[in-house]
Amino acid sequence: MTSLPRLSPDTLGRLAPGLGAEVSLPAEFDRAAAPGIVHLGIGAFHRAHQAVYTERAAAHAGDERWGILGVTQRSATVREQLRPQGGLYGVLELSEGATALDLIGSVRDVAFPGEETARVLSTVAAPTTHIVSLTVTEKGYRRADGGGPNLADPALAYDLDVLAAEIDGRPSDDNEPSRSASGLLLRGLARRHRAGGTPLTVLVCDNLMDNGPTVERLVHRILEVSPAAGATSLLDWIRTSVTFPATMVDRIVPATADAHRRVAESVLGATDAGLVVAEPFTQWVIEDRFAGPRPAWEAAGATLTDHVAPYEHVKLRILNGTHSALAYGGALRGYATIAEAVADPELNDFARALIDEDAIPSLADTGDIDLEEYRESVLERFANGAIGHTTVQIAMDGSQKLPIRMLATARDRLGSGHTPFAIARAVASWMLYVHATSEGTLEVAGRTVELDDPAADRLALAARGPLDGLAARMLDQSGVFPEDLAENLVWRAAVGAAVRDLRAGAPALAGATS
Ligand code: CS2
Repeated sequence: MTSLPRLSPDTLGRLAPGLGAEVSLPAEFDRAAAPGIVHLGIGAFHRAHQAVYTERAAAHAGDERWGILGVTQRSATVREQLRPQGGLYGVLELSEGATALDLIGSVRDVAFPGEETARVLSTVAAPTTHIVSLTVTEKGYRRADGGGPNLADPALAYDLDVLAAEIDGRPSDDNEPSRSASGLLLRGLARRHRAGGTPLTVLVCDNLMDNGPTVERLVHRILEVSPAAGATSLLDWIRTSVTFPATMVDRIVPATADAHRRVAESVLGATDAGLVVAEPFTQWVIEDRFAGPRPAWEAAGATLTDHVAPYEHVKLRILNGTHSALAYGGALRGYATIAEAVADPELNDFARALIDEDAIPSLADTGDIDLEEYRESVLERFANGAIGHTTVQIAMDGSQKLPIRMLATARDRLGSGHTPFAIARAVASWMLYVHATSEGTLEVAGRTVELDDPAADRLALAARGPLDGLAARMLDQSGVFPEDLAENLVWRAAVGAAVRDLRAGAPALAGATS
């Protein structure tokens, strides 16, 4: 067996003659040029979304400024995957019957803050950097219920001390990593302010409601409680020179599996440790509120607008709400993937009911988005069996996702005098999922599923025990439901009834600990 070369700028030239028609090559750029973008949280999503738009926009405009310095979160894995490849990697686009591979070169290097925090800070501070973008997931921001900073979080408390030292110009050890993404972002902002304060855009690309402005408020609140003498002056600079546009990001990006790597190798004739996988669909809507220059992302298909909210509400409530509902409902029925779940006639009806009866009626002011068409396109995307997006991956972090994807819908429906039966059923599926995973009784595709959630301990405490009373315990003790919802009797009754109903349809569960 001949061993394959590894993808890199050096091997690229040698591989090119053998490339098939379905491979697109990266644009050629001076890879040593200073990056215009620092991206915090370089996971698969960023590589299959923003980095692709950035590659295409820069190629289109012939603009050399927009290389990305990717920053990992907790581990050095992505650095080890991409640095030996000069940042190059492939996006394997999968749909039934078609495969395409896009080689992307916009990520110029990856830094691991565990060893390279000084480099991250100096790059955020550099005047050649114009954008700091983030995909650190919902939990990465360390927000408390209500949206402010979670000051009881030890990681954030530690970061506040480090931040105060940075603001007041007595940074302790430059390479000492921050413990939260919010901490690292603020420390970078403080460093940039001290370095002369060239305006900057912070571009939040996570599925949060009103994402940019939400993080902007969080940043302000952190500085308001900071004991640093210079906190007010930093805050003033941020208010005048740093913008936080809202964005809506959309592309389904499952975890890369070995089988995907084999496919990419056969197309490319090289190994690619940084390979990511995605569906063909991609969408990015960005509020056009930049503090300085930006890539011509519109040339790559992004929508730059003043009104992101309609797109964002439609996406979070229809796509993400239904995605989570199918993930919990599907996992409880033993389905490994979303495609299998949405092919189940009962779950398909349930997904449609959630969209038609609760999500769509809860949406106000959706501009000219055709909601029926949107529903059909979402369900079609979920049915794409080629990508193998697992129910368990989407089921992760429910305590963070539910309020954004489902509870806002429930609240609006209750507020207008309707009972959100479909959302109640989705929430009941989550409760049963939490119950079964904390009892160790849920098996999907032959594996026992564990509860993966930053609030796992608190959730398990509420969920364990008899199924009778599960809904009430979760509503009262999980910490996920805002008081008005937890105390709403119509909502309580609907969730309680949905748990009983789902349980009756899942004999394995009913046998567990009732
Ligand atoms: C998914 C999303 O993992 C999840 O929770 O619902 O990541 C979803 O695939 C993306 O938001 C699609 O844009």
